[in-house]
Amino acid sequence: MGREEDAGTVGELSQTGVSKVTTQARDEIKIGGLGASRKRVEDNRFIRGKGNYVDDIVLPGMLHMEILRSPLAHARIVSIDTSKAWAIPGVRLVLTGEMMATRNLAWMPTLSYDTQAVLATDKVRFQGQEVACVIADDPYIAKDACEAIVVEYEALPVIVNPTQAMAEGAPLIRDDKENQQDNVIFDWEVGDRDGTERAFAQADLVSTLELHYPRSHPSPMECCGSIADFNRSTSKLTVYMTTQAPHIIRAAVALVAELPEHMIRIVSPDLGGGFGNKVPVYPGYVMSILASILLERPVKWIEDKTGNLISTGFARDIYLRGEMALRKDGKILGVRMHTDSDHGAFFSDAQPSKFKIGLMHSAFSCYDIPSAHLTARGVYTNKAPGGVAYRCSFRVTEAMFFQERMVQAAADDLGLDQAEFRRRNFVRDDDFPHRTPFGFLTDSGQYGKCLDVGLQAIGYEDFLKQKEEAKQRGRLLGIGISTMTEPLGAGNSREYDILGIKMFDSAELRVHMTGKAILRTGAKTQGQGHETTWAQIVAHELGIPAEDVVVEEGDTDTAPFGMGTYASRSTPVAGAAVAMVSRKVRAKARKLAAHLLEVSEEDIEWELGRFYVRSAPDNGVTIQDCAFAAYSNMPDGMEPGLENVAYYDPPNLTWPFACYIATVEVDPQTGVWDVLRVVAVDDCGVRINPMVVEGQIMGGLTEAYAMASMQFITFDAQGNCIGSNYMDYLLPTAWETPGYELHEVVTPCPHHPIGAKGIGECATVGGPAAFVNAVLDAIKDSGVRNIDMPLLPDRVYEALTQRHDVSGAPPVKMDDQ
Ligand code: MCN
Ligand code: CUN
Repeated sequence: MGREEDAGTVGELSQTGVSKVTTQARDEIKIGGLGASRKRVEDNRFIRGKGNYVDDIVLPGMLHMEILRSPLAHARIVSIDTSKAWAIPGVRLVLTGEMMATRNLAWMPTLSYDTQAVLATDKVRFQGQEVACVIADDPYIAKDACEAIVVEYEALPVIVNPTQAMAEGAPLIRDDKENQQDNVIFDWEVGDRDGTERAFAQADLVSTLELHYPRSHPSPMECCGSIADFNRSTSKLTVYMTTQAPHIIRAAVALVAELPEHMIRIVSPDLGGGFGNKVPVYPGYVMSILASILLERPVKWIEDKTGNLISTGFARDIYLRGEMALRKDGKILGVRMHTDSDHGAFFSDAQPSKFKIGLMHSAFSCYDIPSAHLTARGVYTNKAPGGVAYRCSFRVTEAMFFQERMVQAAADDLGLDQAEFRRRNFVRDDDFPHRTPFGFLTDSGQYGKCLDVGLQAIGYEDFLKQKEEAKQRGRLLGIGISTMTEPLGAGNSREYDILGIKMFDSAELRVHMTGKAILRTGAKTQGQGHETTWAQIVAHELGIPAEDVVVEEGDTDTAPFGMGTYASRSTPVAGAAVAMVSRKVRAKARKLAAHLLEVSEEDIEWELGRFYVRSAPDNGVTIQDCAFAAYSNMPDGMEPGLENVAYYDPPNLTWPFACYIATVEVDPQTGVWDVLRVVAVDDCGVRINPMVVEGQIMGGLTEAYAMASMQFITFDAQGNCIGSNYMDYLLPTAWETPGYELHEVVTPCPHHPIGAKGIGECATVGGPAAFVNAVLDAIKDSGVRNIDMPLLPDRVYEALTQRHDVSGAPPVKMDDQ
C-alpha cells in the first residue's frame, strides 16, 4: 500500500531531523514502531488453532455445570423438584435459588446500582432466565439432569415493550423491590431546557423524527464461560473466565462474595471476541464460583449459543424521538430529544455511574448547535437484561444513528443538499476546544476535510447525476452520508467511574538484561490486537524492536490494575499508559547511558534506540546497552533493574471523527437493496498500526451493515425470544458483505502522549445511518420519512408501495399490542 515508506514521518526520527550518517538511529518502521503495518503476532497461534480459550483449559478433577432456563417470560415459581436430577449418577450438585438465598447469593448487584437474580426464587422475569443449575462429571450428564428438574410455573401477563410497561395497570415486574410501584427505572434529563425552548421559539422550521433502534446482540463467536477453581488448602480462588474487565470482576467478587481480594485471581485467557458482551457479570460466573467453593473442585461452565443469545447482555432496544429547530438558511438552532429505553427485567447496563442512558448526550457533538435538551425514561420489561454496549461507547451508537437520521430529515425538510447542510453546521477546525450542546468538550478534528475526502472518493456530483438518469429509467439509486465524532476512552476520573471505581488505566514494563521486555496492561484484548500494537508503542518510545516485546494482559495476579477494554478506551487510556511507562524507563536508561558514556546526563541526546554524546554523536550506547548495565554496571547508589509502572488518568475523552458514505440501488419490484459502494474516511489521530486500524473499520462496517439490513432480536407477545439462533439472528457472511474503500485523515489528539484516538467502535457507531439514509434517499419520492432497522426487503417494499413509514420492532409492532 506504500504505507510502510511514508509512515516513517510519525516517529521521532523525522522530528529530530538528524541525518543517518552522523547518528545510527533506527528506522522506526523496520523495528515495528508507530505507523508500521506489522502483522498481528497473536494470529500466529490463532490461525494454527493454538489459541487458548476458556473452553480449552482442562483442570484435574474438573466438573461441568449446565443451567436450566425458564421457558416462560413472566411467571411465578410454584415449586422446583430437583429429586430426579439428584438421582442421576454423576450428578454432584443441584443448585436452586432457594439454596443460593441461604448464602445470600440469590441476587447480585448490577453495574447500574440495581439487583439481578442469580437464580430465580420468586418469579421468572424473562424467557431464558436462570432457574437452576447442575454440576456433574460431564456436561452431558449435567444437561440431562437439568431436563430432569421439574418446575411448576404460574404464568403471569407479559410486557415486551415500553408502551406496555408504562400502561395504566401494567403488571409490576420488579415486585421484589420495596419501593418500586411501576415499571419505570429512571427519568433522567440533561442539557439546557430553557435555552432549547428559546431556540425553538426562534425557529423558521421545526423538523421531527421518531425511530426505533432494535434490540441486537454482540454475539461473539465464543460464548461466555468460566472455570472456577477454589483451593481450600490455600484459600485461593482462581477463575478463568471470558471477561473484558478482569480487575473489575476481582473487585466484584471481593465485595459481593466477601472473599479477600488477594486470594482471588481472575484470568481472562484468549477471548473469541467480546464486542461488549463480556463486560457484565453473569449469573453463570457466580454459580460456578459458588459450586467450586462448595465442592472444592474446579467447575467449568460453557454457555451454548442459544444461552448466549437469549440471556446475556443485549444492546440498543430504544425508541428515540426528537425535533430540530432550524433557520431558513440551514443553521441548526437547537435540538430536543427523548428516549424510551427497554432494559429488560434488570437494569444492568454497563456504563459510567453518573449517566443513566450512557453517553446518549454525545449526540450532535460534531455540529455547532447552541442548545439541546434530552429527556430519557428507562423501563423494565419481560426481556433479558439489556442496555449493554455492543461496540458503542455506552449508547453512542444509538445517539449517532439518531443524529445522522435527524440531520438527513432536516436537510430534506429544508430542501438543502445533504452534504452542504452538514458542512454549514460542522464545528470549524479553528473552533476547538469546543463545548458541545450537551456539555462535552471536543478538542480536535477536521470535519469538513473528512467530508470532502469522502465526497471526492465517492464522486458525489457524478453520482447525483447518475441517480437522476437512473430515475428516468425507473431505477432507484440512493446515497447516504453519516458524519460523526464520538467520545472514546473513558475516563477522566473526575467524571467517569463504575460503581465508584475511577476510570483510568495502567501499564507495567520490565526490560530484561538483554534488552528484551515484557509489557502488561490493565486492558484486555478480545481480538483487537493489543499484543501487536502495544509493542509498537514501546518500540516508538524506546527503540526496542516490537518483536522483542511480549505483551501480556488479563491476569489479575500479574497485570497492574485497570478498568479493562470497552468503549474503545484501550488506546486512549492503557495505550497512553504504555507510552508513559516507556518514558519512565527511558529516563532511567538515560542515567545509565550517562554513566556508561562518562558524561553528565545533560550532555546526552536521544534518538530512536540510542543515547549519544551531544558533542560527539558517534559516541553512543543503545537502549540494549543500558538494559545490560541496569543489571551489571549501574552507577553507585542506583537501584538495579530497568522497569516501571504507569497509571494514566486521561485529561479528556478522545474524539475521533468519521465520514461514511454508502450508495445503494433499491429494486422497486421486491424492496431488495444492494450496496453499490461504501466509502469510509476515518480520523482516529495518529495510527499505531494502520493495518489493525483498517481491520477494526472493516469489521465495524460489517456490523453496521448487519444492523441496517438484517440483524435484530425481537419477541412475540408472549415474550418468546425470536433470534435465539443463527437461523433467526443473521450475521452477514462474506457473500452478503459489501466491499469497503477506506481513506484516512489524521488530526492528532492534543492530549494523548502519541496523538492517538480510539477507533474500535467508530464504524459500528457511524455506519448504520449511512446505509439507512441511502435506502431512504433512493425512495425519497414516495414521501417515506422513516423505515426502522433492519431494512428487510418486505419493510422497504411496504414503505415504497404503501407510501408510509414502517416503524417498530418486527414482527410485533408497537401499535399491535
Ligand atoms: N489502534 C491503532 N491506532 C489508533 C487507534 C487504535 O493502531 N489510533 C489499534 C489499537 O492499538 C488496538 C485496536 O486498534 O489494537 C483497537 O484499539 P481501540 O480503538 O483503543 O479499542 P480497544 O482496544 O479498546 O478495543 C475495544 C473496541 C470495542 S469497545 C469493541 S466492543 C470491539 C472493538 O474494539 N470489540 C472487538 N473491536 C473488536 N475487534 C475484535 N476483533 N474483537 C472484538 O471483540
Ligand atoms: Cu461498547 S461494546 Mo465495547 O465497549 O466492549
